[in-house]
Amino acid sequence: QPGEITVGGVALHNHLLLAAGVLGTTGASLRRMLRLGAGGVVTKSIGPEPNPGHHGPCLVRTEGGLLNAMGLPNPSKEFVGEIEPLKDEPVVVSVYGKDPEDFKEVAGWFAGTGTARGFELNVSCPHAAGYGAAIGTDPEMVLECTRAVASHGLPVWVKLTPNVTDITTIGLAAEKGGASAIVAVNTVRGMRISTEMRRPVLGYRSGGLSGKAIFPIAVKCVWDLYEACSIPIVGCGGISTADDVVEMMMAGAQAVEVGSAVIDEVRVFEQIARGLYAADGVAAEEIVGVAHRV
Ligand code: RRO
Repeated sequence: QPGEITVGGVALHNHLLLAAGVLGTTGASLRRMLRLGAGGVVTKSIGPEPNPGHHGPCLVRTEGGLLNAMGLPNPSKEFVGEIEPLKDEPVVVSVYGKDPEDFKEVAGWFAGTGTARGFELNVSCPHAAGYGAAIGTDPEMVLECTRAVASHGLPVWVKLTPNVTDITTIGLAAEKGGASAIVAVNTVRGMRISTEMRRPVLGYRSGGLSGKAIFPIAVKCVWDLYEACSIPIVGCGGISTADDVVEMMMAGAQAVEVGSAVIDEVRVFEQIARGLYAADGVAAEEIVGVAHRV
């Protein structure tokens, strides 16, 4: 296993991060994931006001993955105290808002107390009216939100939605706004209907699909972003094995985030690391983008 590595300005214990949203709601669960082998952790997205989230059901299993419409539940500013004990750990704070001022304000709570090593801008939730994808599909908004948070002087990662025709336009806007890395991707818009109940299974009706089913979508997004952009890319979407990580790196990712797979197997970071660092450590810099060169 490698020592400290740096990706997009953030020092990590290895190339495997806990993805935003999954087990990222308390300081204790984030610490547990680090103990279980995550090289870094991303928090549940934090916004300008406390939010109870959508009505249930909020999370259902479906073929090849999970469908969620949690609805950005979070305690807002109170979360600063939650991660205060993790000051020395590689914690990336995911933030959301409706405009650049919101993003800047929320990031400022954490920047001021030294509890964040960097920020991940959530401009990509597929089922949050006025937030999320409403911003992440507009290049100008992505640029302005990125610029606003970058003014705090900490690394800014921008997490993109795959629910666009051309993801590279959005990636380039993040880069222009001063992002240190791009995270690709958030969940894919999806929906299931119960034929028995004759109604959508999610309380919010539609939601975001994650897990194995979206892995090929994520690989293609990372591939396209690697060709278009100059900043590092963090791959996310359906990763559950060491081979998935290598494939993501061949597409162009310098590191990866793992979310849904953690729900099925809490020891997934150790399992992936065992495969990835089997010999004398993955030489990520030799793998990244290799498939582009053949
Ligand atoms: O909370 C959610 O419902 C949620 C968020 Br913020 C997100 O970014 N992506 C997602 O699938 N769900």
